[in-house]
Parts: sequence; C-alpha cells; structure tokens
Amino acid sequence: TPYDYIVVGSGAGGLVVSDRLSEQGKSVILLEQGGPSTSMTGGTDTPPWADGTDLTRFDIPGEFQSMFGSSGQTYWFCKDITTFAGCLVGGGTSINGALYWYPTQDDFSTAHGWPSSWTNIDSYRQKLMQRLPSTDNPSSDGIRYLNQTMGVMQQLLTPLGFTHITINDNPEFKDHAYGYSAYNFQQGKRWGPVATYLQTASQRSNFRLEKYTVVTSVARNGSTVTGVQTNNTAIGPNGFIPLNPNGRVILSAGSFGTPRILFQSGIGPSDMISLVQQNAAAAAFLPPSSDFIDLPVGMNVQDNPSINLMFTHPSIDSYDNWANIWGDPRPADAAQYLASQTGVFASSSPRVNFWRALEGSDGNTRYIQGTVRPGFDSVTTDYSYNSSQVFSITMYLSTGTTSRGRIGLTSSSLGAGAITQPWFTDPVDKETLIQGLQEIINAAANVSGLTLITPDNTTTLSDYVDNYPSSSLGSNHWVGSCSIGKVVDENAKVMNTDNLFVVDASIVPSLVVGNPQGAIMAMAEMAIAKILALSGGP
Ligand code: 6FA
Ligand code: ABL
Repeated sequence: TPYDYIVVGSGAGGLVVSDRLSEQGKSVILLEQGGPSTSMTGGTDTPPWADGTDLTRFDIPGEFQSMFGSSGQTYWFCKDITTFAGCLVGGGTSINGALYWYPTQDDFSTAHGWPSSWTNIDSYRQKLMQRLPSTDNPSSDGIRYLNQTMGVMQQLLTPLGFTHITINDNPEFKDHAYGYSAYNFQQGKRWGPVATYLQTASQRSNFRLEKYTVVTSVARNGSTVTGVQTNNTAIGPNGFIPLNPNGRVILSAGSFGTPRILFQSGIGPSDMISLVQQNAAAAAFLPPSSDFIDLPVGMNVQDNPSINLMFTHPSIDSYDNWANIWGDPRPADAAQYLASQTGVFASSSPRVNFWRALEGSDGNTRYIQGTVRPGFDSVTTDYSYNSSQVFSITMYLSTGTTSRGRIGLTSSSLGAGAITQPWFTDPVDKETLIQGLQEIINAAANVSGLTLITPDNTTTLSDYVDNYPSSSLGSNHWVGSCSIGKVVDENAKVMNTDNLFVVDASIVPSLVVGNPQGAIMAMAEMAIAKILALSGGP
C-alpha cells in the first residue's frame, strides 16, 4: 500500500511528527529499525527483581545506569553508529537519562542559526508542555530520595551567586541558576514521547508502526521521492514502500541515521557518495550520477564537550555506584518501587543541574551546564577515598560553543560516526570550559568535608582536560548534520528536492542550552506545522 507520509525513525522527532500527521487524517507509516522498548511498546526486558511485572529496564527510571552496566548485552544501543544512540522504539528517549528542559527563546534565535521564521517557539513549547509536562519530583509520594548532593551543591553554589529555582518554571533563567533535575517521567516510570505522542497515534487506523525495518535509501525520480527502500520484504515487493501521489517522506533517523540514508540516496558530499558507490549492495540503489545532489550533509556538527569532576563528601550515598541495580538491588528500595513505583527507582541518576554564562577570550558568551549525580564512571586518583561517598559533576559547554565537526560514513561498510570530532576544535571553547571547571574547584575548597578526588593533586586541571579521553569527551547530544539553512530549507525540506523532509536533531543548527530532547520535540511541533501548511502535499 502507498502512504501519504512515510516517517523514518521513532525517536524524539519521529514520534511527534507521526502523531501530528495522523491527527490530521493523513495515512502514515512509521518505520523503526529496532524493536520494542517499554512495556507499552511490547517490551519484556524486566530485571530479575521485577519478575512477573510489566516493568522493563526502559520503564524503570532507576535502571538508567544499567544501560551502561555490566550485563554486556546492550542491544538497545545502535550497532551501526560509533557513539551511544538508541535503536529501538522511542530512539534516544527510551534509553536516555530523561533530563528534560523546556527550550528557551534563545535556543531558536537567528544568532544561533535559525531562520527568522523559526524564532517564535512559544506556542510550540506550549504544545509540548501540554502533552508532556516535566517533573522535578518524580516519586509520587512527594519525597526526594538519594538527595544528598543538593545539600552539598547548595553550599558550593550559593557563595558563587547562584539562585535556587524550579528550573522549568523559568526556562529563560540560565545564568547562575540551579535546581533539582527535571525529567519527563510520570507515574514513577519513563514516559516521554512513547507514552504520549505514540499512544495517541497508535489509536488511529490511519497510523501504522513497523518495527525491525531498516530504511536504506529513498527512491527518487530526479528531485521527486517516490518511496523508501527497506530491508523488510514482508511489507512490500523487495522491501520497497511507495508514496501516494504528492506523498512525502520525513527522515527522523537521528543525527547519524539521517545522513546515512541521504548518502545512500545520492544526496551529500561526493566523498560520502563515493563510499556508497564502493558498496555493491548499496550502490545498486543510487540514482544516476546526474541526479546526485551536492549538499553539506554531515558538516556543521556539534556535541557538547563535557568533563567530569569527582568528589567525596561524608553526607553522600553513592548508591554502591549503581552496580547492583539490575541483579541485586537494595531490598527495601526494590520492594517500595514494586509496591507503588515510588522511591529511589522512580528517578534516573542525576539530582541537581546548574547553569552559568561565561565570556570567552574572543568576547563571545558561552554557557556551561552542570549535572550532578551520586556515583561515578571511573576514578583516576592518587588519593585513597571512600567509594561509598563519591559523586560526580559533569560540566558541559553548551550555547555559544563554536567548535564544529563532521559526521559521515566511516568506510564502505557504511557504519556512521564522527569523521572529524566536534569538541575543542576552537581552543577558546576549551579555555572557557576550564575557566568554569576552575571556578567549581575553587569554590569546593571552601565547603567543609568536600574533597576533590579527580583530578587529584598530581594533575593540573589543564593537563586533566588535555589528556581527557576523546571517548568520554562527548555528550550524546549531536546536532547540526543536516542544519537548517544549509541542508534543509525553512520548511525542513531537503534542498533541491520536492518532497523529502528531515525532522530530528540533525536540522538543529547549533547546541541548545540544556540536554536537547525538549528542544528537539518543540522543534518537531513547529516543523510539522510548517510541513502541513506547505502546499502541494497529500
Ligand atoms: N537528551 C536529553 O534531553 N536528556 C537526557 O538525559 C539525555 N540522555 C541521553 C543519554 O543518556 C544517552 C545514552 C543518549 C544516547 C542520548 C541522550 N540524550 C539526552 C540525547 C537525546 O536522547 C537525543 O538528542 C534525542 O533522542 C535525539 O532525537 P532524534 O529524533 O534526533 O533521534 P533518535 O536517536 O532519538 O531517534 C532516531 C530513531 O531512528 C531511532 O529509533 C533509530 O533506531 C531510528 N533509525 C535510525 N536509522 C534508521 C533507519 N535507517 N531505518 C529505520 N529507523 C532508523
Ligand atoms: C545526558 O544528556 C547525556 O547524554 C548522558 O550521557 C548522561 O548519562 C545523561 N544525560 C544523564 O546525565 C551519562 C551516564 O550518567 C554515565 O554513567 C555514562 O557513562 C554517560 O552517560 C555516557 O555518555
């Protein structure tokens, strides 16, 4: 069957788009390369302590750190991308830390690369807040659990002039502000677009979700897309899914997935298309070279540079560094969660967030975000320390970051990755982040009982940052690989095509001030309104 709209990828962008299209009566098929996640989507990956319930790894917020944990079998992460990304229903939103910030006006300003027709985010932010409200107190008994880091951060940040706020009540207040972490959890469970947008879409007979379906390319007749090529021969002859006359394809396959599909469709820089040409299976689906479209797909990429500081404080409970949450959780916490979906397991690991603006030596303002959580990834230190008292502050450089990298195919086997890393290509970014880190380290020295263990006293801060492993320097917040104004036009349509659109993190032209899923979903609300208003569609 042909469709009005084919949407590729069920992440933050794709779910908003699918719901709004099906709401307007369009026939929509949503193609997702992965399988189920939360129990609402058919997932059954339940921790042993929750056996016999429908509470999966993806539903239970407190299992978040288990995504990176010991079980080894991380099928939820994409295997065809060299960084962390979710390949299952919900995309990143089904496996992420669920930190959730309503976007700011500044996130969508022309100064940060948006066309002037996109700068009025407010009504789309409202639509998002209505469908998916945030909470900074995710346990429905009203108690904040495992909350010792707030006491320490209060002592550290107050002398620096920070104000304690409810962060999402004041989205624009991002300089010297801190507060409890906000999440898109509800009812003590992962919620996000899967529990909202996908549920309303799924109730409509004109919407269909097809899992385990990889889109490899779009088929086109010159500038007109006629359908998509997939690996799923059960749904169409040779895996081909056609569009209705005037139908449209919307790529929401993420910052790596969308460029890969474009390259395999003959859209992008010639070095990338030539890697596709070297892969016989993929080359067979390329259009004639006279139809190649040369666009800067994969260029202009950003991800927040981030550096962890590790501290101990006698008040902290590091929660056994989350080591036992899957196989052997603290019995009282497990029992409480099973009984009422409250307690420690009603939240992911972060507890406190803060922001401040800094001026770099180039005169540009850059924002720094801090995320504070009990526990740590790894500690390198000369000190002896009490591991049950460790917490981490991750410091991210956000809005105003100037460094850019490139996403592309890493070889003719068509894996995708960063072919130019996007962090610290501008030395002023590094210098500014170091300035922010130094401020926290200096202030920490005045908090009684607080000890910085990483970096230790044999390592200078600048050596620590200089030698930071590039595998840990990123933040999984990739944007920009199909930037608006460069690859897509102001209707999110791929330039020089008639009916091919992109709505996901890849069109966001520069880093937003917080973890990006809220901005991406508000962006998708605005994008789909523009696409529906554009003449010539189905
Ligand atoms: N963002 C936040 O705001 N808060 C967080 O706490 C947060 N944490 C994390 C995190 O802990 C991890 C480990 C990761 C990887 C990301 C985090 N993020 C966080 C970032 C956030 O999740 C992403 O920015 C956001 O999900 C990006 O939304 P997009 O719509 O651009 O893309 P997704 O990756 O969500 O979805 C793409 C979907 O397309 C996937 O389901 C994928 O399987 C599918 N897909 C890809 N290629 C495909 C193909 N060829 N055919 C079919 N489906 C395809
Ligand atoms: C985010 O936005 C980041 O993308 C994640 O990297 C981050 O989680 C979450 N939010 C929560 O702040 C961290 C984990 O806490 C670490 O244990 C893990 O090593 C890291 O992600 C991997 O990037």
